[in-house]
Amino acid sequence: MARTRPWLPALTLVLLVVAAVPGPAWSLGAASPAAQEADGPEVLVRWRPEALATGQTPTPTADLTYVGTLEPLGVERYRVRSGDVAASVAALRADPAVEFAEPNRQIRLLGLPNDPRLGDQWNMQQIQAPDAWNLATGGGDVTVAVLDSGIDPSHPDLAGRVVPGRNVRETSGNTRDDLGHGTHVAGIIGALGNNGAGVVGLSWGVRLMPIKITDRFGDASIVGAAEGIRWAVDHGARIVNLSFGGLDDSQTVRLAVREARLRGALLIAAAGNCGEMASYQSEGCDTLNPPIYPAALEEVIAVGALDATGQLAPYSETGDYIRLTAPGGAGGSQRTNPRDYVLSTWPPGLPSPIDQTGFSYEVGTSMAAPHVAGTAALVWSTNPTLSRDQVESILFDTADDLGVPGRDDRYGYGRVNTLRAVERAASLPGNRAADIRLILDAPQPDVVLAGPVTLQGWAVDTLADGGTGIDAVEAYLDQSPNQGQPLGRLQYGIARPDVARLLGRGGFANAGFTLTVDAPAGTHTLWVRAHSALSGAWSVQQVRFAAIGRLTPIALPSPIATATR
Ligand SMILES: [Ca+2]
Ligand SMILES: [Ca+2]
Repeated sequence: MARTRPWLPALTLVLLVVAAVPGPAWSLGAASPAAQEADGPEVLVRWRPEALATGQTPTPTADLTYVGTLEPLGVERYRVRSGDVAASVAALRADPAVEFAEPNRQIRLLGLPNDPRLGDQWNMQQIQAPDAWNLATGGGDVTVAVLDSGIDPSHPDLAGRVVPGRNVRETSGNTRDDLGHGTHVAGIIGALGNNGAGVVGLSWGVRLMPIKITDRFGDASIVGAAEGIRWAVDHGARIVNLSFGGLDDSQTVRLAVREARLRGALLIAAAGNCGEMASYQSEGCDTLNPPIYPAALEEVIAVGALDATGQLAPYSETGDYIRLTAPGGAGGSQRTNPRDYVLSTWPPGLPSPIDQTGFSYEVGTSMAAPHVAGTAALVWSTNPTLSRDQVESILFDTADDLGVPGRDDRYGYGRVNTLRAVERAASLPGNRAADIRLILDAPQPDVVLAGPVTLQGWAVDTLADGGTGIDAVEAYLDQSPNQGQPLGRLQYGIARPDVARLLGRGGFANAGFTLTVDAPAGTHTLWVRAHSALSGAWSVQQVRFAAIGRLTPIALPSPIATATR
């Protein structure tokens, strides 16, 4: 099980996992804590003022439990005990006392991914990644190179996104992971979320490029690291994760790092595990807390490790080169608590330190660095126009400051915060994320209307600053926006103080829109979509209603007029 060598020979680099100390058998085969369940689906109901005025309290079905009221709007929230939201909404809409009823979509949007092991991933909670996934989950336009032991492309959480890589020792394309370390790191960066299986990584669409630098003992050479960095950038990697290190400040690696940096790549490295007396020798260091390279290079973001309580892990190194911290686990010889380790993917064909197929708990600054690399990938995918320096600034500026105020030698700029980083990327021009709220107040679903139909509602992009962030609203009758022509000009930018109050943000007061639609007799579907200026994203809503036609004279050809022609 020795994935790190007992002593570090000169001119070698090792993978920065804390050495596995043989301890009591793992007891993690038992059922893991269930993923946090949302409180259940909800419906939103507004009663007709007439129904409330009669003094009779409307009684929804026994399936519903009252949760609360959105005061400014008089909209009540009910939990659906059976979970069958569609049936509840249908029953409510059939009730004449109900003005409208709809699923509480916001609750659904904020739901957690359905991956069964997410409940064990304290690390993702610590950096607010689940909240960030409501805004963005990462596209395939960013490639992260993982200089490591290879990546297993057959793992169900990684399959389809491992791109061809390089084995720098064999000068071949064989990047099979015979140690597991690289597959673990890759899973933190990009394990597929919401696929009903396994774990969740930070950026679900990211391309993972394996650069195998190790031999079968986990050792790597300086020349291999330098070659690997160069190969990765040559083949399109914008982010390079370096979860290894050594004591030598190699000029060759410096040159490779500098060149990669000049070409716009973001390099992220493990800060080193020699921060405590208990382990520095077994970690291959000859002194306590020596600078570890390449992390200590100025052009590289060095990442230290946090335990599950947010404290610096005892082994994590300190010094002026530390830039950020991220979850790495406390470790220790008593391997009994999964919260002391980071759970991620493992080659299904390799035995893992605990008896489970395809997953492993590991600990070290090796595990911390990919949290930053994965967050960087999510940031870049959210806003592809950002420069490398902008991505780096976002990571530093949005980190949660820990320890003494400001940058310090223990925590750097602080703990990476995925939510805040993605929010920042989304607020800058060129972003792709949006949080568009598009609400139709009228017509209400399934109403029957006479005469012209008034369309009314509001739309905001809550990620935009200083306005609604919406620059176009379009309506389509009986045709989806992808197929049809929009109806006449909507009037939008109408003051909606109720919306501003609802969101608690005064800048969004001008979110209203309205349009009068001539609908012939019959049932119709009205589509409305709103466009976010910042993100370029559209949000679409539709509503069904029935019209009994305009009660105006029908313009038939006049026989008299025809005769006088
Ligand atoms: Ca998964
Ligand atoms: Ca600080």
